[in-house]
Amino acid sequence: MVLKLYGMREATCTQRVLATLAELGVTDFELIKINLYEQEQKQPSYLALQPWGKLPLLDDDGYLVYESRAICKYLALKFHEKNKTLMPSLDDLKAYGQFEQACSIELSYFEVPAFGLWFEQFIKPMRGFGATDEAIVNQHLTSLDTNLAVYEKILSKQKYLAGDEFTLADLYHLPHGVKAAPLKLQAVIDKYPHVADWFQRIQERDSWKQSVV
Ligand SMILES: N[C@@H](CCC(=O)N[C@@H](CS)C(=O)NCC(=O)O)C(=O)O
Repeated sequence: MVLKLYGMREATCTQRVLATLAELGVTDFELIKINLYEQEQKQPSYLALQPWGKLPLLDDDGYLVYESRAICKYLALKFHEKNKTLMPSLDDLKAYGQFEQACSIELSYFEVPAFGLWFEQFIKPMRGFGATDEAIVNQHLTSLDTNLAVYEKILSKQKYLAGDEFTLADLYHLPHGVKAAPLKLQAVIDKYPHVADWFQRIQERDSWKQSVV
């Protein structure tokens, strides 16, 4: 049965999964639109599938998995033959260790301040949740500056965050990194030449260009 992806093309976490499908060359899937603006993610029929009421959700012939990063890893393992470097297999334990380390770096040191910059400066005023709090924006910028200085050390020795191959750990940065870039993130990135080069290279991948609207 064809894979079903519940999500919305405009939604960042759905884009993370769409970019992964594109990296894997998987085109045989159905995108079932759940409209966030209509709060469809909170409808009982959707909550029965995804109890947190969030996008995206993957249905693989009745097997359900949610959390965008978990979906991406599931897909990378399911279609491992199509792209063996997107996520190293357990057969290469050291590459796998570096990969998990890089995934944890993204979630621990990038996601929160990058998403926070976008939320504080764009989502909050746009959705009527209140005015941008400049103190919070500055906290996120300080945190990104500290953390990207460490990225710079890592990326001065290797092409990507988990080694010399592009992996899901790099891809995970794209949705919120690209949203936050024009909202003061790019200025921080530009202080670190290896980070700036890496961020440019990962955005230029066809998989990403196909996945954003
Ligand atoms: N950690 C989750 C976050 C999911 C998430 O927050 N999705 C957003 C769309 S990008 C959503 O569904 N927001 C609607 C809501 O929270 O009601 C993931 O990576 O899948």
